[in-house]
Amino acid sequence: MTISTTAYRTCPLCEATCGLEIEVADGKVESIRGDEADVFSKGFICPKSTALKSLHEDPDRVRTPLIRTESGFREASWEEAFAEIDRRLGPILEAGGRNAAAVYVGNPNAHNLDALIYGRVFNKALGTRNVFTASTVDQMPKHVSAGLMFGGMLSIPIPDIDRTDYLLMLGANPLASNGSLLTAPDMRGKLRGVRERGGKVVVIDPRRSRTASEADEHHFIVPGTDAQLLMAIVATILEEDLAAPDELESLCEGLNRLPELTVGFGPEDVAAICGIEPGSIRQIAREVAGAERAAVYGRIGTCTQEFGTIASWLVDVLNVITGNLDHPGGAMFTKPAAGAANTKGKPGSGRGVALGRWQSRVRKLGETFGELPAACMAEEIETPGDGQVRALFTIAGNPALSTPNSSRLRRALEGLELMVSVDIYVNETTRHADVILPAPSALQRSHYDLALYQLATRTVANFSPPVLDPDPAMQPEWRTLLRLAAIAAGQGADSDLDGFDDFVATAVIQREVGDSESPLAGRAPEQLLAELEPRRGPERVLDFMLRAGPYGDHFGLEPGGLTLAKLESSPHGIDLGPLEPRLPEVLRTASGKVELAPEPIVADVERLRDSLDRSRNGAMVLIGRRQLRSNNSWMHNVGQLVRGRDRCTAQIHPDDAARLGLTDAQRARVRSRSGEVVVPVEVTDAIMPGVVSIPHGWGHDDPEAQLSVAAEHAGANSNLLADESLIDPLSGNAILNGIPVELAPAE
Ligand SMILES: Nc1nc2c(c(=O)[nH]1)N[C@H]1C(S)=C(S)[C@@H](COP(=O)(O)OP(=O)(O)OC[C@H]3O[C@@H](n4cnc5c(=O)[nH]c(N)nc54)[C@H](O)[C@@H]3O)O[C@H]1N2
Ligand SMILES: Nc1nc2c(c(=O)[nH]1)N[C@H]1C(S)=C(S)[C@@H](COP(=O)(O)OP(=O)(O)OC[C@H]3O[C@@H](n4cnc5c(=O)[nH]c(N)nc54)[C@H](O)[C@@H]3O)O[C@H]1N2
Ligand code: SF4
Ligand SMILES: [Mo]
Repeated sequence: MTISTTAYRTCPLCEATCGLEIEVADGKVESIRGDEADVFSKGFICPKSTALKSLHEDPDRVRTPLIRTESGFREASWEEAFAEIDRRLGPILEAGGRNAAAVYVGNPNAHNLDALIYGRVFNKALGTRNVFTASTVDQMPKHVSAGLMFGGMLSIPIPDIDRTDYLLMLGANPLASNGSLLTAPDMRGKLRGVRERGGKVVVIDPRRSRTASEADEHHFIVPGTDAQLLMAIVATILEEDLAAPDELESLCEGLNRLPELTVGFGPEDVAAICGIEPGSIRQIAREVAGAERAAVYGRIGTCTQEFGTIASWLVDVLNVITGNLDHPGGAMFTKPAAGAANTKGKPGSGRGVALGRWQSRVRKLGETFGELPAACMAEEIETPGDGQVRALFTIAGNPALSTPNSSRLRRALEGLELMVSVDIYVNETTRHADVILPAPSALQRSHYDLALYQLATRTVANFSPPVLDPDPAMQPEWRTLLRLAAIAAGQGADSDLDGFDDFVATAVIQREVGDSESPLAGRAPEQLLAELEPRRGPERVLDFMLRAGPYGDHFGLEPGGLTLAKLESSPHGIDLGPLEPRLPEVLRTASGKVELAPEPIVADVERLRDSLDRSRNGAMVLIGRRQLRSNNSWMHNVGQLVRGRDRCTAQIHPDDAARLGLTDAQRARVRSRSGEVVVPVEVTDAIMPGVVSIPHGWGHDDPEAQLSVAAEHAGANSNLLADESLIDPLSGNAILNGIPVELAPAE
């Protein structure tokens, strides 16, 4: 007899957190649909969601630990794999100290409860300064600007898209990406909603993206010049006396410095640089200032560029001077149910953020929020001397495709004494590992979006238990991370993990009860720990965070408040309502004010001013793009997502094609300072003249990788072209957009 069940599960594949309804029969997924009753997504899904079944069933997915031998990987038991790591890591740390080990933490960790809680435990146990993550090839500039302005790296105002009348969006394509640093299922519906309310959506992008095509207005911009454009918009608003921060004025420090900072950035001064007419810049300025409720939103296009931090800062300067910060329909701060640093400690002020507390060894680039730029990884491995990286752990990351100058990085990986990867595939990165530790498929673990709910357009809490029974041969990912932490801490490969887990949970509880502002201040940790019985692992910590959080039951003090049990009995999630104003309570700056002119950013404005004297030399510049049926580098082994026309193409404008002697579908050689790739050309007037767009995450032609489907749709790795020497100095973020390249027909 077939037993059919229906499971409800939040999709972990992107930031939109859609609810899925999954039919399971005899331990197999029969179908995946949108959960119409999901309080947030209301049935919306994208084509990637159904890939969860294919990912689970993918024969190439790693199912046992692997140890590298001279003739390739061999399957190993968990005990053997951990013993091997323990045996080899100890001497490296002994000889080179803690910094001789490094860790690279990839994007899927942000969507993985196990990793969000236990990844930190591992990093701490490793005790190295060489912590690298995908954040420095993505959103670090926004963390830096938010940290300096509001006092917390995740205190990022997001457009209150359900209520806004005017949305100015730069460098984002949510119709392909489904939103980023903006958790909101069904962005198409939401953008349509703005327009149906009589509002307006304006998109700034060097490409007429899907989102741009659906907007009321689209302006091409020369890649990497958003900071100059935003300066001119601010300058216009100030000059035309349109600024109306109203009551925000008393909450801000540094408002009076904006006129001096914007000197020389008038629309006429930046027009040629940005490729946008002065009249259009003035019009945008007047409209964003004049709209009843407006929001400015910038995403990856504004971050992965030369002036990423300045651009990210200016986005929120605009939100302030137009009076829209913290207002419904403007740019607001979420107050999530669990895990937010800005709901801890004293409301309204704090210690602010300290940046550059240490430097990378070789290039002397500053630390941001405990990590160093991913663009430094290769040199830290290659360069001999004290503190040279000899052991690398990659946790759900594929830097061999996702970080700049990946050919150099791959060579460097070969020179390591030990490389360990926690990953589900043998791919371009993990194939260099000495030990690969697999992880369960998403359907076999529980889920709660601890990170992404911090940036959601409504306050939502939704917990999903595992959809499928665990595979007895697999370790839960949190136990793997905890085991690695124990090994890194010198406790050996077979120490007591349950005891360690109790220690982790107790430490979380102690931190909370030691916070005098916490509703649990002074409570006895042992008693709270006992109340979490019989939960263990991430679910125990999550239950605690929910109960201690702003909507929690505070262990009896708030009867009816949130608990994990309550979420377990609400399979479609709990909607805690629309965003509410949070100023000044959300702030953790030392001044207790919004810092509109933070010193490090002010100091960088000169560099931006110098850029105004640069003339364009006519060279083509490279940008990336995202595709709906893709997810960075790691879902190209799913047949249904890669079928059809070759998607890894170089898009160029017809005028450039004619000038360069290239025709549609012809193969072009694209060359930069760091490398070259050969890709088919796609001639389209959807891209700005002078710009070429190649999506990242492709290039599955490594013969040692074990990705049978992806290898047949290999494409080219655009990060062979990205230059690891180019970074935004304030954030250490790599410059992935605006890279000078040359194109020619490939013989
Ligand atoms: N040129 C260019 N480069 C870019 C970008 C760009 O726009 N242009 N975008 C950047 C951005 S925004 C990002 S976030 C990075 C992403 O960079 P990375 O995080 O380095 O790369 P991903 O492609 O997300 O690879 C994720 C890895 O995690 C593994 N994985 C998937 N699920 C799990 C799991 O549940 N557990 C474990 N242990 N492993 C898992 C996959 O097999 C894969 O190896 O790329 C960046 N690189
Ligand atoms: N389907 C799908 N969804 C994804 C991902 C994926 O790979 N596939 N990746 C996920 C991840 S890790 C992230 S970080 C998010 C990113 O989410 P988004 O930020 O929405 O990313 P993109 O879709 O790449 O859109 C970036 C846009 O910026 C434009 N752009 C490039 N350079 C510039 C510039 O200098 N200035 C301006 N104004 N625009 C520029 C590009 O043309 C592109 O249209 O998406 C997430 N969602
Ligand atoms: S939009 Fe994102 S969260 Fe929603 S179904 Fe698609 S991949 Fe999953
Ligand atoms: Mo990302």
